Amino acid sequence: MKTECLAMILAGGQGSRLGVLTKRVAKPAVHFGGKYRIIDFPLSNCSNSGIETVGVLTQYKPLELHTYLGTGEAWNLDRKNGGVYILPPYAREKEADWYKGTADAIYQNINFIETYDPDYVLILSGDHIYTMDYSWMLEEHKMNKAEATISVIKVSHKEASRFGIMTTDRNGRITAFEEKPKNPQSTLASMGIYIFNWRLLKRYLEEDYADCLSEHDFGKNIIPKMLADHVRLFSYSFDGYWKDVGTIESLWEANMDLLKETPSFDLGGSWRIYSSHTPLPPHFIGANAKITNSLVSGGAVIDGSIKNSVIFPGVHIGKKARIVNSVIMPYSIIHAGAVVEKAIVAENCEIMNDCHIFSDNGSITVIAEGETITSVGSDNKQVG
Ligand code: ADQ
Ligand code: ADP
Repeated sequence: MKTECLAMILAGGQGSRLGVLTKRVAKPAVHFGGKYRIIDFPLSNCSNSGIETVGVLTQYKPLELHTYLGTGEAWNLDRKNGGVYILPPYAREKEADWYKGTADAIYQNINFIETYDPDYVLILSGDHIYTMDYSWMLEEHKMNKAEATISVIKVSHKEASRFGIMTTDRNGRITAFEEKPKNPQSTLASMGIYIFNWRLLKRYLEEDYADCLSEHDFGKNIIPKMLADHVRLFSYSFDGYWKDVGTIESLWEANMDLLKETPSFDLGGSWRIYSSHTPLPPHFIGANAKITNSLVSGGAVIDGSIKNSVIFPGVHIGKKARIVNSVIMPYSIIHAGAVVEKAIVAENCEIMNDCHIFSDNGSITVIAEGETITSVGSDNKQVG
């Protein structure tokens, strides 16, 4: 059962900033890009990087996520040795408790990790859209004789205070780190993707568990403590597309990024993103339909017009309905004559005839799962 590198995906955050989209499902289970869910990205990256054992740490509204992951077959992660393991907080024998923070979530699964006797543990977030070959990061980790490696990306100065920010020396060794600083001294941001030498991490997790002042968080506690102890901490530079889709704006933007003429991000390349779904018939485009610059998935029936939008499986767009700059999630029905502008419509919604969904101030309107909108011309922000 020995595994060189095991991955743990943190999929338990509440996702409160996604508002009504996470009313019923965990953030990693939120739909994305016409036929995916957010968690497809880290799972596919693991599969494509040759990482065969993946633990998924769930906690908040995990039901749909559990059903979706199933045996892991969709991501080619259902092998006899290894595979996808769902690790909810209540599954352990003794002292079962909610995961208090990201480090505590890993601490509580030490027994699971030890079963695989890994040399390295790769820690990932369940809410990032990107493609990345983790095996390159592991190579660099070994070459640097690092004890911990953090994947980093340049962000704008404006955004920097949302991230863990660091400075490095010319060899890429981390010399300073601050979690979400008010006045960021650099724009080199942690992507929340870590490789640790397991023996060392285990020791730090045990110490951190015993520290009642700690918030048990990687960015706030574990990384600063390692740095203070002069652990060999290195950065791994990533310069591809990467987006933390933890907010409505970033989720909408990441969907819109797929529609650019030269997408910043290629879903059709050799780095496949796998997902699990019910087989559906091809989408149907009616005689008066007009579709420009959009993604349309299987089982959709389009009789109206669609511009700059992402249409998920099973969506119906009625006659003379108009969809602009929007994301319409599975099985929602937009009836004849309705107009949807700059909105995210969650799954199984109905927008009745001639309703107009928009926002006066240009912000993104979100319609919660299962809602029926009947009023004409209203500003339906965060209905639900
Ligand atoms: P944040 O994005 O604020 O910062 P955090 O809220 O700690 O990250 O969540 C990280 C991941 O863990 C998310 O996928 C979340 O869903 C999950 N998670 C949170 N709490 C959990 C729990 N108790 N149990 C299980 N899973 C949990 C982090 C780093 C920053 C870095 C950004 C990059 O701390 O340094 O810059 O990620 O996005
Ligand atoms: P957001 O910042 O959008 O709310 P996160 O995923 O970053 O989303 O999680 C927010 C916070 O909620 C985190 O600090 C996390 O520890 C906490 N949290 C995670 N799971 C739960 C839970 N089951 N109940 C309450 N809080 C939780």
